[in-house]
Amino acid sequence: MMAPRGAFIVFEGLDRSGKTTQVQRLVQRLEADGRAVRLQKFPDRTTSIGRMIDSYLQTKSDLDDRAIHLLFSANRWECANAIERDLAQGVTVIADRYGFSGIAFSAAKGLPFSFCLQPDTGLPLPDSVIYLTVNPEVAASRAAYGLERYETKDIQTRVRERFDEVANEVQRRHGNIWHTIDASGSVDDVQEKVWAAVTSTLNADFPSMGRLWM
Ligand code: FDM
Repeated sequence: MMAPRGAFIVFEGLDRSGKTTQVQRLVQRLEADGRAVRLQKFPDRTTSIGRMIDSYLQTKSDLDDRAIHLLFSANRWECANAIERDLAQGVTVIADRYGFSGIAFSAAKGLPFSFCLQPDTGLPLPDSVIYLTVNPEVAASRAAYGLERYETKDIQTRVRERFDEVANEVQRRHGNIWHTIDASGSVDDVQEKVWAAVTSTLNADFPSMGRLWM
């Protein structure tokens, strides 16, 4: 009998939502549980496309809004085969950001929603998207924003609005795979909510892998 495929779980979130900490904790917890897990960060800054994105995010270079959008998508496509291969071999793949950030950030800059979706069409569809939000007051009380492009209050406010539209579109096209988790509590409290969402996905009978926006 073939081994069951791994689950594909994507994390999205606003700045200062504690996403990276939660993802790291989750990976450790799944490993301690005896699962094969791989963490995939997007953007993956280690590839040649990723290095162009890194330079853009650090404002060392400038690019047209559409050009950088397509590079972010190309960065996912160059990792897509490895994700599919791992899933087929029973590895759980956790992505720290994916195409939903791509849409939310580019649409926040004013690019049309339909343009933003298009280049990701056909990418591996996650079994579950865990979206960590914090309300603006809690965000303000956490550590200061960093120095990268997009790390300003104004941009984050617009990105938050766009994420709501992305969530609606996911629901419309792919059903109930989107879980919004309020990340305003302590790291432990949030981890318990994340764990509940993840285990409900892992324990479900997930279908053969779908394709994003198809
Ligand atoms: N980002 C990330 C995008 O604008 N588009 C994308 O497709 C993706 C995956 O890049 F500001 C933005 C979101 C964030 C930055 O930051 C990457 P982190 O800190 O490496 O997650």
